[in-house]
Amino acid sequence: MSEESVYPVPAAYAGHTLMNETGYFELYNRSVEDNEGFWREQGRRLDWIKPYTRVKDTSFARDDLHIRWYQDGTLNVAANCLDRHLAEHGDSTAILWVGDEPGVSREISYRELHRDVCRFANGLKSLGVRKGDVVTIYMPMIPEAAVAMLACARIGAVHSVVFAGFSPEALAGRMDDGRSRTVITANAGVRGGRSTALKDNVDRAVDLCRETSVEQVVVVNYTSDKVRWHDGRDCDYGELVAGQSDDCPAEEMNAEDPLFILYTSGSTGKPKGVLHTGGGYLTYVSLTHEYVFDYRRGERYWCAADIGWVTGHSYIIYGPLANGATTVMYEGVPNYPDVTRVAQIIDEHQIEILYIAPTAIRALMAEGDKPTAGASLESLRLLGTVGEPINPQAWQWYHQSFGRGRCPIVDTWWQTETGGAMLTPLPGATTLKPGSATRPFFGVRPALVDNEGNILEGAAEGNLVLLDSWPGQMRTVFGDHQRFVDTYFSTFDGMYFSGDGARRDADGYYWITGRVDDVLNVSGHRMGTAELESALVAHEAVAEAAVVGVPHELKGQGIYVYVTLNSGLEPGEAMRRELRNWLRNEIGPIATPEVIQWAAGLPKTRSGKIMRRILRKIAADEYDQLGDISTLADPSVVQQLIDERASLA
Ligand code: 6R9
Repeated sequence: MSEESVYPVPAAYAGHTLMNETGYFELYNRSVEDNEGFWREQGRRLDWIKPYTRVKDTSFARDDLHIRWYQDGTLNVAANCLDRHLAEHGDSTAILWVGDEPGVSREISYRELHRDVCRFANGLKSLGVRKGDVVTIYMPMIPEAAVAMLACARIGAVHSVVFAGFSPEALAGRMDDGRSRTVITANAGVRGGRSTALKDNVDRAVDLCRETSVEQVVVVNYTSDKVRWHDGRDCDYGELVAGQSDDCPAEEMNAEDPLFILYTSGSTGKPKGVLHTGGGYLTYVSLTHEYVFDYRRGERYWCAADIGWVTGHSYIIYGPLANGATTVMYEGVPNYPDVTRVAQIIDEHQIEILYIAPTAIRALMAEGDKPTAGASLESLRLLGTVGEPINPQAWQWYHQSFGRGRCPIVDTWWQTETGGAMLTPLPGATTLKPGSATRPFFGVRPALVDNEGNILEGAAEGNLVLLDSWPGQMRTVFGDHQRFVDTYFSTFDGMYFSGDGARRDADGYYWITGRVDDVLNVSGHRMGTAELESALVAHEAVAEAAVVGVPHELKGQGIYVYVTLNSGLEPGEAMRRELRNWLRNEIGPIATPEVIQWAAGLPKTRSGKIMRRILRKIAADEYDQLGDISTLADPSVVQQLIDERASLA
């Protein structure tokens, strides 16, 4: 191993894990040499109604792009997550729900979850929701959110979960795009002791919708907050399920029927509706959940994500439930009521596996020993991270504090588009290097290419691409297949382009360096600069705006905004506040900028392209690294921007 600090597989893992190092290489080689044979076998981990005979039918060619897995098989995803566990494991805990307030928790068995899903599925049917309809879910982290997702899957409706931290405007945009006529929400959500009026947001979003007319809003009356009621449109969840039968036959779905849409930011303005289908996706998340976390039945596994993100879909709900796992669903935030909360939950519920984002780790790390000082943490045996590059210092802190120097860390690289983990250690097989997502999962063929698309061999740095399909891959951009082709398969011929840059070391380990496109990663949340810019220019005072990312100690990246105001308008603190609030309202609190800098002009090429490279350097105070500015239409704007930047600091 070439790097200095490496962490070999702990001895305790030898007897526990599904895989050792030799086993990994053997199976990996087989999985790429006989890719179809490998996935033919792995597909059998699911219960199929009609077994598949065709396994793989995929092409990354731009003019013939298609991705189909198990295409003549039929199954039901919810039945795979619930029904098939009932006979032997009906009484084991499916969801261990942990509330925002300490001491509040609830265990829901597979049998209970099955019953709740059937009742709600029947309720949705009684409202007229049919196979193929898009149902929007805008909910806090309460069990009903999981019930809603699974109920959709049971009847073949396509769910579109929208993060409850998004604004009514952002929610409306997603509802419009999906032509969604049904929304499931709660009167309010509670996080970190504070309540958010979700139903009010839905009411406003419904008014803002232009492309769809919302026919029903199902409301979980979760808190005692009173909400406005629209008779004929709004429907109380409790009343809806009260009279429903516990029996709801699972709809027979084709493997390639849509399971869900999840919107994610790209490098152009409008969020993309990433579409996943049932058979391949469930095979992939179930397999990765078992191997990456070395999951054993009966263990308590906690993925501290939100169901509004893909991590919540794949590794709170679908992967774990397909495997009959006990999945922890936490309502709150890592630092409420104080920074010891995560450790307290682990001790109280004797959790074995913890999977959280680097941004949460860094926030806790800022508190030194406090987050874990008084805790036992003896139950923990494995840690994981996802969402952004983890800096080696945070990795080490996580390993020492939560891991007590004994638990391996699986740093999993993947994307909304990939459905599940792609580059990842396997706890019993992989020597770890802090900051590296290590090696590909079975069946995954990563490569690095230069900007011309030439494949780089050996130790190298370049654009991270995938050379072949895998069952968890997204199938299309909802309603815009051409955008799917253009975004992922047009940069490099015949390859899926991730938008990330990476380095591969002499041991073949991958190190993700971050996005190479105009996408920011703020606290693990993806945001397109174009999306932020178009929100800004929609404000009447703004003539032009440019957004770049700046390094941020806790968030990984922060949002740095350059704004040119319309002439005659007064830049100043009041206007800054106004634009900050505007962004929060248009997109959500996660879009709060760190800095708004006034710009008399922006650095542009003669063809009018904003040179973000220069703006990034100015924002990071790296004035000596601006590079060539002679191609600018008006090089003098650069000095003005530097002067203005200096006056801010
Ligand atoms: C699962 C998820 C995807 C982007 C991805 C990359 C970054 C995710 C990472 C990581 C370094 C890791 N990313 N995991 N970077 N190391 N282990 O996060 O999906 O929200 O779509 O974000 O996140 O830049 O391209 P998504």
